[in-house]
Formats: sequence, structure tokens, C-alpha cells
Amino acid sequence: MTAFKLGLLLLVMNFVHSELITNETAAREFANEVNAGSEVVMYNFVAASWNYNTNITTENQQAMVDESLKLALFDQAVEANASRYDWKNFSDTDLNRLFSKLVDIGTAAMTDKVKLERLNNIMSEMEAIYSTGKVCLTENNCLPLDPDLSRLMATSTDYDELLTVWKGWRDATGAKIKDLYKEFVSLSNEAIVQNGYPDTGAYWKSWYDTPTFEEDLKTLFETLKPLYVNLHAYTRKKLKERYGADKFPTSGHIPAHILGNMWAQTWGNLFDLLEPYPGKDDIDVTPQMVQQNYTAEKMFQVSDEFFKSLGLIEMPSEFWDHSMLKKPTDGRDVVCHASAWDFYNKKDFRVKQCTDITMEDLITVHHEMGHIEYYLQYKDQHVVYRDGANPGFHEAVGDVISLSVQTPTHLQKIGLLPEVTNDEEAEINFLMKMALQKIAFLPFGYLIDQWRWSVFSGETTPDNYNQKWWDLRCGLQGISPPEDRTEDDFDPGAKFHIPGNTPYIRYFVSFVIQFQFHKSLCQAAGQNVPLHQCDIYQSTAAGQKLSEMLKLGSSKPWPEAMMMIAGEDKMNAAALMEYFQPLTTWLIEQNDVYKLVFAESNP
Ligand code: X8Z
Ligand code: ZN
Repeated sequence: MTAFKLGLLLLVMNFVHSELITNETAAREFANEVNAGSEVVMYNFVAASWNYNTNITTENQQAMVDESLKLALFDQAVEANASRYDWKNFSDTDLNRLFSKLVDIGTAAMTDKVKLERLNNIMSEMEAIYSTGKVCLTENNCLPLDPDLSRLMATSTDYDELLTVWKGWRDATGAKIKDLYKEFVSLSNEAIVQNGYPDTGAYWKSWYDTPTFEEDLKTLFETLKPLYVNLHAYTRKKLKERYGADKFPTSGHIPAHILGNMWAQTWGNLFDLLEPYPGKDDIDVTPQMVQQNYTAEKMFQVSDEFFKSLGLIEMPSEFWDHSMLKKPTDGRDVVCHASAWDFYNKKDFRVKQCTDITMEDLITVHHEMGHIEYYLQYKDQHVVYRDGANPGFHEAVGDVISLSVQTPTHLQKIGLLPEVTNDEEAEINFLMKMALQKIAFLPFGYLIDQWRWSVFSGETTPDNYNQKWWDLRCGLQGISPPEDRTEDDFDPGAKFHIPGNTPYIRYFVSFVIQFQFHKSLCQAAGQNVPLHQCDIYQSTAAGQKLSEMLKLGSSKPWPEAMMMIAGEDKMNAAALMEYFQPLTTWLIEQNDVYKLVFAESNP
């Protein structure tokens, strides 16, 4: 049946019935028809979206918006007709769960077509401004984020040059997005209210289906904070040696532009400066990758090989034929921020990434491949279940794999690390590298949606957008703006996920639960070593355990999926703490005193 016919049928059915339908066999049939119709409408939307993301033009934008409107109409019809069933009282709990998802249609609930179209246009415009943003260092030298500005932020040690780029990026993106974002917030909320939620943030939180979600997050954050604060204090001390203490505020904050990353979200690019025992093994394998003429394709093949070694599903030929693994050189504007795509036809799965030949991007490659592996594993589920157990699960899959990939012994196995030393100093070096990736990120991952939830709920209004942003950045990350910011600036808009409207708490969740997954998969693999040394490569037992969980998609509440893979049904920071224990001890010794408050710690 075509999507159009199904839509029509659904609408007609809407007028025929008046009482709630209790027949569960009929309900199952209805759900199956919706599945077939959804696959078509979703495919059309994803394909149009892909076209826009890989070639930003006004025609492609219009085509994408058109498809998103068709999808919204389809969703509205499904919702209206699913609501004709007495699904809340179904005896079949799966059918009940399925229907609860059919009626939960997000911003597609907006009935005013003009507003819905405007909402979709705003979203694509914000994405275009972000993705085509450039910073001009001189009149004739204007650089995009990827790869140029990212590389500059990663490698420059010139305080003023970093400041020019940092500020330039925020002028080129955030400041231009603020008015659109204001309008977006109001339209998105208007749509979501029609779907029965108080605001967009509440809707996003509902995906975790945990009444204590925010408290749970806070508990996790508080548990992990001392480790972050120790890393922060050590990093600040080293950065002071590099840039001079006069560049640092007396409050104990670190200027936001000198942490090796445009948003100070991960600090791995400072490893040279922060390496505890310099002169040990070269655990940053970027030079090796360059020397061995690594290409983007090669990086994806390396990742595919790891998944295969676990007995998981390899990438289908469509993946290799249609993915965009490199930034195009034909002058097209594209959305460079890496993403993984499910076309909902059970065949077409793609990655879009402007891959740079670096270790950092090799990790992102595994991250994206994790998303695709999840898509492949749950492809036979109903469309509404083709999703992560919760959004954090989806983000964790590839990261779990890269926890193994990054161990020095594994890097040696795949020829990227000529020498591996097994002593305590090498171990601390390695854990420092991992901490700059995993621990440095925690407050950033935690705060983005603290900001957004407060914006969506109306607690933070447009005249306080930037102030609230910096309150969170200073208070939780312990970083400060390198120069005065005002409400003409809109610094949240300079981070992809704000204009791209991708919720962010999923990454904080992922950074915690990926260590729970890792620990349990390591046990399945029979790896009797400290957690940070474990490499599950070639363990089909670990692969089997992972695969069983992935296959569920979102068909079961996430605590069940968690129980299956981790043997416990809650998020828990213990595995993460265990992984970093030797470094925690080392940092405490280095820092001498345990400094818990940024404002009071200024060695
Ligand atoms: O956006 C991503 C992925 C795509 S889901 C590349 N990540 C976050 C970011 O870049 O800010 C991965 C970790 C955090
Ligand atoms: Zn991701």
C-alpha cells in the first residue's frame, strides 16, 4: 500500500468509528499497516533530509520541508486513528507499548500547517547558518569549522590566535542564530503542548521514562565531580605554565578557548602538555595514521573489522556505496557534523562525516559505526521500536567498542602503535589520555540540556539566554569566557546540537553507561585484567551479549535492556570510577589538596 492510500484510509476510518475499539487482533493489523506506510513516508523524509545535509541549497531545503510536512500529516493521521483503540486497556503489553508510541508524535502534533512549515524552515535555516559558518583570519582567508578551525583550536598554542578563532566562530554562528532560536522555542513548545506535554524539554525527558531522571543525573554528576575537579586543577596548573598565570582569572576558572577544542568539551588535544610521564609510548596515534597513509575509507574498514570480529553484522554494500565519508571537494556546502542514518527500508544505512585523518576522528568513526550497528540489529522491529532502549544507549554502542580499540595493546595489534610498555607510568599516561576524552566531557554533557530545559520551560528567557549559558559553563565546567559576553552574543548557538536541535543529555548518560556495558562485556569475554586494559576484540561471547540487547531496539523499557547487558537495571557510575581508579589516586597526589570548589582553588 502506498503511504498516500494508507493516509486516506486512516482518515476515512477516523469518521467511521466512534467507540473505542477493543479488538486486539484488529489493533495488531492496524499497527502492521502503519509500519508498512511509515517505512515509505520515513524513507522519503530521510532521503530528502540526506540530500539537504549533503548539499545545502534552497531547493533541497524546500524538498526536505515538504517531506517533513507529509510525514507530520501521516503521523497526525496515525495518532488520530490509534487513539480510536482502547489501547491503554489492552491485555497484550507489547501492543499497549506500541500504541503508546504511535500516539506520541512530538512536534508533528502541530495542527496549524503554516506554523509547522515555519518551524521546519527555521530548523533548516539554523542548521545552514551553522554549517556554512566561516571565520576570516584575513580578508582572503576565511575558514570553515571542519577541518580548518577545529585543527587550529586543536594545535595552536598562540593565545591570541585561539581567541580570534573562538570569538570569530561565535560571531559567525551563534549571534546570527539567536532570533531564529527564540522563535523556534516558542513554535516547538506550541506544537509539543498539543501533544500533551508541558514543554519541549519535558517531552525530551519523557523518552527516559524515569520519574527520578533529573535526580538520578544529579547524583551521578555529584559522584563523578571530584574526579573532574582534580583533572581540572591539574590541567589549569599546566596551562598556567604554558600561557602565564596573568591570563587566568583569580576565581580559579580556565579561559574557555585554550583547552584544544572549540567548545572545551574534550581536552585530548592537550595531551602533549598534560602527559604525566613524557617520552613513553606514542599513544596518540595520529602521526602513525598519517605516516601509514590512512584514508577515511580505511578508518571505517578498521572499525567494520572490529564489529565483525565480535560476530556482529558487517556493513552492507549500500553503506559503502552511498555514505559520505569525506568532505566533498566540489564546492558543495554540507553539514559536516558527523551523523549516522537509518533510511527505514532495512537496506540503506549511511554515515555522513567529514573525516580527518586523526585519532580523534578514528574514535568518532567507531562512534558512528555503533549507531549503524544498532540500526542493523533492530531493523526487523516495528518502526516505532527502531530506536535505542533510550537515547543514551544509542550513543554508547560505538563508544564501548572504542574503549577496547584505544587500549595500547589493541592499537599495537592493528599496527598503529609500534611499542607498548607495560609499566605504571605508561598506564597513567594512557588513563590521562582517556580522562581528557571521558572525564573532561562530563560537565559539558550534563549542562547543555540543563540550559535547554530551562529555556523550554520559560525559566530562562531570551534576555538571559547567554547569561544562563555562562552561569552553567562557569559553575559546572569551571571555565570562563575569555572576554566579556553580552546578550547580543548567543554562545549556545555556536555548538551544533543547539541549531541542529539534537538533545544532549544522551551523551552524559552514554558516558556513564558505556563503562557499565564495557565491564560486563569484558566479563563475558573472560578478560581477567583491570577494566582499562580490557579489549573485547574477537570475543563472540561479548558480541552475542551486545547483540541480544541491540536487537530489542526500544521494544522494552530500558531498565530491562540494561539488565540484559549489564546485570543491573540502573545507571551506575561505579564502573567508570573503577576504570579511572589509578589515575584518580595519581591526580590527588599531584594536586596535593582535594579542591572541590573552582572558585576557591587557584594554585
Ligand atoms: O555529536 C556527537 C556525535 C554524533 S551523535 C559525533 N557527539 C557529541 C558531540 O560531538 O558534541 C559525540 C560525543 C558528543
Ligand atoms: Zn552519536
